[in-house]
Amino acid sequence: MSTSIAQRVFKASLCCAAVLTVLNASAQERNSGAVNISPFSNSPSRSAPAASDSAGPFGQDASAYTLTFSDEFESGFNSSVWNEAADENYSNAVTNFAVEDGSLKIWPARGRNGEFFNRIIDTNGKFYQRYGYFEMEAKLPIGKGTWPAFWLFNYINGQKPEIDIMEAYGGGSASGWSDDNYHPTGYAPVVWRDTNDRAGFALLFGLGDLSANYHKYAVKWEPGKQTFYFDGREVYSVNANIDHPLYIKLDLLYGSAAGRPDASTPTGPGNSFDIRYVRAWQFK
Ligand SMILES: [Ca+2]
Repeated sequence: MSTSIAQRVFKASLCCAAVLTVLNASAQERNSGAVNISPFSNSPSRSAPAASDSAGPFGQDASAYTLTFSDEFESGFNSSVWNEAADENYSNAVTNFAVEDGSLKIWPARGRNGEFFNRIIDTNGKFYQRYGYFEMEAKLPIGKGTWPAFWLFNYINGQKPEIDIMEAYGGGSASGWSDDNYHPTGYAPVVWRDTNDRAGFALLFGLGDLSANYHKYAVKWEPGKQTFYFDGREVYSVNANIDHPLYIKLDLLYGSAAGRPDASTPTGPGNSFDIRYVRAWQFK
């Protein structure tokens, strides 16, 4: 897909996920979608054994699934399945991602003009799937203005369906998304049937510091239903008819509930959106 089309897709996605999900959501909507799922440490699903690393989704019956996509990020950036892109001002971008130490790392960086720029890694044109199970294990970055996300998206037949498996829209303790020091302590799954047609949103909070440890973020996407999981535990579900094939997006954008990043926002690989793997399965 051409750069220009990719850029249009990005703009559309930014519109959906940021402006409409959070900034324009009424207080009542936000409150109704806020789900405190703490305490979490005693959840039995966290210790559920897996038959093998990628035999099945974490905490699910592996015999019900066939693995269709897996990048464990153990041997470099695989450009046969991933695109690298930046925001509209691509000429400003510098390389702020790498596959190292068994992870894909995307870190906050200032571009050539000194401004933070958005980084997107996606499978547009390379991998699409309709329905199934999608799982990522990751640690999140900290800092004012950081906005990491793992989502499914497409721009198809004039529609922009979107399943946000994890977006962490940090904003300080009053926002519910993070603590006073902008360590993420909550995230949201969101479902969009199309631009301006949001089917569901939940701010999941009380999760502890999501930058301190790896966690598994996942969705089971069935016809007419999307069920979200955190470390194998069901945390939210939406009944929406999303029936287009979607591609996978990993990105680090800016402009969270805390506003733009600034001099206090840690840059560099030490503050990465650190993704150990991304896997997808289809139902048998
Ligand atoms: Ca790995």
